[in-house]
Amino acid sequence: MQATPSGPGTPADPDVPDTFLTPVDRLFVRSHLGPPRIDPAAWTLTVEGLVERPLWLDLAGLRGLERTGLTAFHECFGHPDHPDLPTRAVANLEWSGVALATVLALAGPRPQARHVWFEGADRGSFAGEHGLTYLKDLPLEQARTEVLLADTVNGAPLPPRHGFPLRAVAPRLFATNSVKWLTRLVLADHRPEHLFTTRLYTRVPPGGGAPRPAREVDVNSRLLAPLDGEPLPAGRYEVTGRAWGAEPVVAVEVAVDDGGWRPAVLDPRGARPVWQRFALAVPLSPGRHRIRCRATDVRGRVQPPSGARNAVHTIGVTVA
Ligand SMILES: Nc1nc2c(c(=O)[nH]1)N[C@H]1C(S)=C(S)[C@@H](COP(=O)(O)O)O[C@H]1N2
Ligand SMILES: [Mo]
Repeated sequence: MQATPSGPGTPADPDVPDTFLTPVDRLFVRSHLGPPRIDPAAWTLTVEGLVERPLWLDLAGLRGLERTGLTAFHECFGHPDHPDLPTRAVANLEWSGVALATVLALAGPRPQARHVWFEGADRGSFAGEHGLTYLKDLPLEQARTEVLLADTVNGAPLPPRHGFPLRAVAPRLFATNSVKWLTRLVLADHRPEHLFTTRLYTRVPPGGGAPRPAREVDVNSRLLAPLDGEPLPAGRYEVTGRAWGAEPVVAVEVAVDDGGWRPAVLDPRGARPVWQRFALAVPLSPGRHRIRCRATDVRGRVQPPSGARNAVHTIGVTVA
């Protein structure tokens, strides 16, 4: 654990296996209020607020709906009250379930509905506030077109710690938006005022101005091999890692010490919001070296050298 602020639910950088899909037993877990105990026989999802037909679904009802899936990177925003600290907790997962759009179509949002609120079954205290639920919200159109209500991850039922029996998955957005243990959807004409929506998980846009909710993921990358501090033999070494962002990454560069940025070979993203592997073979002479990687997205945004949550990732290695 690092010494920086790390309340419950915000531990230090986890290790990240270098595979396209992250094995679920290696996936980081974030739970701000503690996991709830859920009886699947009693579980329901209610849809209420500005809808023509308020409804509730039990597991049998949910399983009767048309199914779909998606594969996407999954990145924790990190310390909710320290939006500039890098945490690099990232994974890549395959989810299946029911499109939020399918459930919304059953309920029929009214014309005044502009936002979808997502609430989980977990209850507790965080940052000195008590009796909290875990609540997030998204603009209705974005939620309707992008959000999946998932009951499986990597082909198996959701484990309890990752949101069993149902969670939201909001691809391209920070995973804080992907509400676990989902039990309630509310359609509203305004955003909810709440610790996790308007007071934490917000950040000031680059040019200044009013804080905005932490949603679209920054352009980012992480070195996965070698590991920080790893002893290596001298010679050529294939440096590898993963890059991701709300928009596709179009270039990753790698630098050894002050030798300048060199382009790595980068997998294309394709149509899915998945992470992209990069690799570059570099010669390593005996001694201590610093290795860095830096991603650029299709809109030309580049990871900053320091002072931001998506600052360039740097590791140190010792070559014999
Ligand atoms: N109900 C609920 N959903 C939640 C959270 C939570 O504490 N409660 N944590 C969020 C945060 S901050 C992250 S990063 C992701 C983590 O999902 P995971 O634990 O399945 O990796 O869940 C999100 N959904
Ligand atoms: Mo998170």
